[in-house]
Amino acid sequence: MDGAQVFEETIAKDQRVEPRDWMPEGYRKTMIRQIAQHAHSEIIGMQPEGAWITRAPSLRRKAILLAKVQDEAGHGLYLYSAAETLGADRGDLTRRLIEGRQKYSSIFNYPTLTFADVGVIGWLVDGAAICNQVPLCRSSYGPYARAMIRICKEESFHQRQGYELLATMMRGTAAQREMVQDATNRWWWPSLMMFGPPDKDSPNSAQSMAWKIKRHSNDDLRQRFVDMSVPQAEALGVTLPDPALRWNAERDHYDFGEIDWDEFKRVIAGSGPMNAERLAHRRRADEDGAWVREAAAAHAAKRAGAPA
Ligand code: FAQ
Repeated sequence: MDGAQVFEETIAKDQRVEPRDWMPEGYRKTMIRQIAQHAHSEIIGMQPEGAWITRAPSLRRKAILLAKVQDEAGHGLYLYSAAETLGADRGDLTRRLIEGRQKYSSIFNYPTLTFADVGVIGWLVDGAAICNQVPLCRSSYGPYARAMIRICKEESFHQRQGYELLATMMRGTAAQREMVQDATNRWWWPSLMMFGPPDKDSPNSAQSMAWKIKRHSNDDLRQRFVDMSVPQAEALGVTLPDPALRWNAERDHYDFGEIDWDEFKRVIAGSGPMNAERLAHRRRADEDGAWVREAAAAHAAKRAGAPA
């Protein structure tokens, strides 16, 4: 059997493609694109919550938030390593991000206005991430699928801390309850956009499903997230900002309103409320860290006996 046949058989048998296996160039490119976008999202995703570390309302909340943001850095590094197994270069991926040539999730281009946003990010954004990523634990590329297992475990923990934070605020003052409702109003629709464009407008889905990189369509996962979130919102005592949201007994799912796809397109094209700031911050961090990378490379060269 040649490489192409082995690859087809691996996919057909639901086995994993590993770094040294032959794979079609299109598969390699798609995996690098998705893993890099995912890694970039984790790294840029540190910023909205990171902005609240110095302003967390108690030492306990500060310690929790620090640990969460640190976990996100870990996920990003994990994922860059997975991309490297496909021959990608991490420095090159970072450059592409900074120059706006590679995407990261639309969700991180919205501001975090109050501390309730930290809770809502845990509840809804991590909730959506888990919904999308649990099936990726069975994705066909081995290093990505295995990375997802650990990442999903940590994100489940993040989701619960967000929910717990919100439940605490909902037991607080009227002003705190208003903050939670306001944050929910602002993050609900962008969270639904995290699953990507509708299936009919998703250029990558058909091939990614055939290669078993993606296991469910964008719309199926979005529906799963809505169904999961409605009872959670009820338990919290917040209202999801969608008058069209109602149970449909025939479909056995919640119906929901129309997503503003023009807003989604604007945000992924770079014109969301925080795109410029997020990239500027990332660029600054890269520049500030240049001397560390140079020193580490010089040290490694010295230890290897080569001229520095
Ligand atoms: N934002 O043909 P499709 C997290 C792009 S969770 C920006 O449907 P595909 C954890 C798409 O890439 C967030 N771009 O694409 C956390 C494609 O771009 P192209 C990260 C989007 O790949 C929580 C084009 O539109 N999670 O970080 C978005 O088949 C809390 C056409 O779309 C992942 O990345 C979007 N929302 O499906 C961290 C999960 N949606 O072709 C901190 C892995 C689509 O121009 C705090 N990724 N695009 O390069 C996936 O599952 C898939 O890539 C999808 C998109 C479902 C996101």
